[in-house]
Amino acid sequence: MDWQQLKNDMKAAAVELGIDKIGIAPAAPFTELRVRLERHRELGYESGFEEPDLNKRTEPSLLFEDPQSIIAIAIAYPSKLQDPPKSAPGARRGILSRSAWGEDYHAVLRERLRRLEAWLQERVPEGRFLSMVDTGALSDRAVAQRAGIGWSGSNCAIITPEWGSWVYLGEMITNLPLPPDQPVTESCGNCTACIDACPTDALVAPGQLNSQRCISYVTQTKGLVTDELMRKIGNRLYGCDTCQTVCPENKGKHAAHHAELVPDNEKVKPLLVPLLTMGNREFKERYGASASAWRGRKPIQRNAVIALGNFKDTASVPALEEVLRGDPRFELRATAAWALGRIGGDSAKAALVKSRDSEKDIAVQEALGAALAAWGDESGQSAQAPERGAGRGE
Ligand code: B12
Ligand code: SF4
Ligand code: SF4
Repeated sequence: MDWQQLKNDMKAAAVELGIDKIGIAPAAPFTELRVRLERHRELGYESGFEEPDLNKRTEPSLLFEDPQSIIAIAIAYPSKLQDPPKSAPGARRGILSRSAWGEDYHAVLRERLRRLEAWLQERVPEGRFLSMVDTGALSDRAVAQRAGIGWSGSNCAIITPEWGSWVYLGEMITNLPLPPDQPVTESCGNCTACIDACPTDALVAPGQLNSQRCISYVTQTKGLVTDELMRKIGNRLYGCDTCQTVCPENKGKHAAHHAELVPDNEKVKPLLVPLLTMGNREFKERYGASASAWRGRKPIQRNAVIALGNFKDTASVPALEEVLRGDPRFELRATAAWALGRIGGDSAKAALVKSRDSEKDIAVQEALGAALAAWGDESGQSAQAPERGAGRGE
């Protein structure tokens, strides 16, 4: 078999397979990555969403018998909305990160990888393949970097010369000895725009992220969020794009050629108030096909409450009061107390005082006390909450 020819043919077939870029990495162990992953863990920078077994993460031979190469793929996604609805007083809107705009990329990339497997199998019947996207053990970024898909940016993202960092990544380990590609030689140079723009200083060094402070991670948690991070979430309902939107390498990069990745404006920039009362069935109907749904509706609803607080729009007080009084989930009630404190004004204070008398949950009682303290004392004598710095997403 002429492996170079097969590789050339495969790359030529990429467009017809619905893949934007294909690169080949050797299947050797990722020894440098291993050292970084160990350090990452020691420093407490993991998110908890990573595969915990570092051997599996860095040794393809533990996942696949006799691996010869890894085929990395990238699929580009849109970075701009066409005529996005405006967020306005009384009709405030939240935003999903671009990686969750279209159909869930896990499904899209898995389908593309299946097509690629079939294409290869037809030509090499003895070929064996193990495909993965995001949830697999390997580091998708480390594979992509090694396979020449793009370089590893200071914002941690793989940046492709063609599509910027607006790409999803996936890969396939195989027994086919395809000749490897060379890594991309471009780099960030002297630029530090992403590190400077990160709202929480989560990028502690170029290419090093403290996930615990990353807003993308925080929006995907289910519990209570600290006051500092709630302010910085702004109106983000899922994920965070700031370190990518400021990147000069992403300027003008927008790929809308995959129909299933084109967003529905009302879903990705939705009105916040209706989200608060969305039941499970409605959530599944609206967001079930999006990558933002994997943690269920609670984080998105909690983030909607936070966003309404950050907008400081008194028109949202009745809806937040309803959450505070009637939502069975203490995380939602406690966050609503925070949001009402942040909005301030007579009606917000009245809602907080009313709930303080009936609320039984300790965490919510604490949140009510903290919110009312903003008026000067816990019984809430003065009517206006002090002004605090706003934090907005996009
Ligand atoms: C856990 C996880 C998260 C966590 C932690 C992210 C992180 N940076 O570690 C959280 C929830 C915060 C997250 C957020 C996001 N994620 Co995420 N996430 C993952 C996941 C599952 C594992 C990542 C991981 O192991 N991180 C640990 C770090 C240490 O390892 P690594 O980044 O994989 O490896 C790099 C470093 O080790 C570095 N490195 C190695 N050697 C050296 C040497 C030097 C000197 C330096 C400087 C660096 C360096 O280079 C490696 C390759 O880039 C991957 C999927 C996967 N299976 O890999 C997706 C993945 C990384 N996420 C992705 C995306 C899209 C995002 C978000 C943009 C989503 C959003 N809009 O909110 C943000 C971006 C946040 C950011 N700045 O990184 C994409 C990235 C696509 C791309 N173009 O890079 C991935 C690959 C999913 C996919 N299949 O497409 N994510
Ligand atoms: S995703 Fe947001 S919070 Fe996380 S590193 Fe990038 S800018 Fe910072
Ligand atoms: S903003 Fe600058 S430093 Fe950050 S990833 Fe982009 S080019 Fe690199």
